[in-house]
Amino acid sequence: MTAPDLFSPITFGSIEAKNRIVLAPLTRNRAGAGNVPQAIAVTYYTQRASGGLLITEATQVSPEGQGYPDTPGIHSPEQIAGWKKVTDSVHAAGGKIVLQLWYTGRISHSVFRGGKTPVSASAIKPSGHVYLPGWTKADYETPRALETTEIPGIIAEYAAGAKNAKQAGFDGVEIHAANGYLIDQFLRDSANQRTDQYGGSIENRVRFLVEVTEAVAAAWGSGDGVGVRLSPHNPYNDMSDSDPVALFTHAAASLKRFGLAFVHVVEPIGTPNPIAPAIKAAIAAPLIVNGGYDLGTSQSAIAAGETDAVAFGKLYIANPDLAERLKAGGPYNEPNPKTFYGGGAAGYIDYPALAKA
Ligand code: 8OZ
Repeated sequence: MTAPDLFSPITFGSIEAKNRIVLAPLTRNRAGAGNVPQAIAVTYYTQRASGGLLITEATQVSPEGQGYPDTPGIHSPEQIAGWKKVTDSVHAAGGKIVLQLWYTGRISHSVFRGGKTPVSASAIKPSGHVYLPGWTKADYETPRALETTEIPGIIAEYAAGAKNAKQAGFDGVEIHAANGYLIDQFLRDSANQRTDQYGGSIENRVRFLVEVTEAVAAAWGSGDGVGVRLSPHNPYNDMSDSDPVALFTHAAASLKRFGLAFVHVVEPIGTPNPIAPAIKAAIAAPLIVNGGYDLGTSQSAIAAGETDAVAFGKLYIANPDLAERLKAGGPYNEPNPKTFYGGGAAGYIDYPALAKA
């Protein structure tokens, strides 16, 4: 048997992927009225179906989970119907697609939440600013710490999102536990100063992630359609932790019993003291890494056994046929950051594929 490379098939739990090229979850802010995915989203995902696994943009599990303009949801019948068009079309094109389940927590604003203050692990306001509907900039508000008794209700929203994703025809779901959103706000101690069973020790800070995963796996039917995304070192959204190695290896070990489809780690190339390999060992699930990889660095990471698959963000935005281009060794279209967030078809579905020779 030859050693696997980026183009070898892989099994993520119950998901058979034809190669190890993954579309990273990418917020594009192009949902329509009611935060329903539009026809251009069907085109966008379908254009990218030659990758082994597509992970959707972060998708709020409830109206209160939103924190950015025009992001899609997975809590209304209209949203489920909109996503069903995406999954049907991706499947017809031979692709596999999972939905990313999202609750933004303190990275939100009361304007998104019917006037209600954002919630978090603790009442700690993040630095930075939020974009309100219409893209006006505002400061973050100081969030309200969730009462212990409110936590089961939020967990139930993640589970409902997973059930709705199944109804919408997805091959699985990815729990967004990265980048400073609600689950990460419980994990890392810069945002969590709770004194109940969800704060303090590493075991306690991991509890919310474990309970969400348990509920999502039960809602999906088993853990083999469920992945988790973690970002141990990412400072984005004003996040840090006093001991990320201990925290995230414990988190991974706590998730092992669910038999997850994959673990997805945001750990850019060159991260000092990378812990993705320790996470993979502790969780015993296939590893997807994300952060600045190209063909050469992906191939060497897979050959060295450092990862099983690689997710591409900016490169995949600009190259719908990224799998074919990687196989051919390029060339690649350049991504245009001006059209990453918001707008319509331009910069979304108009990047050309390689001309077929
Ligand atoms: C960029 C802009 C808005 C949201 C993340 C969901 O960082 C995001 C996000 C990224 O995970």
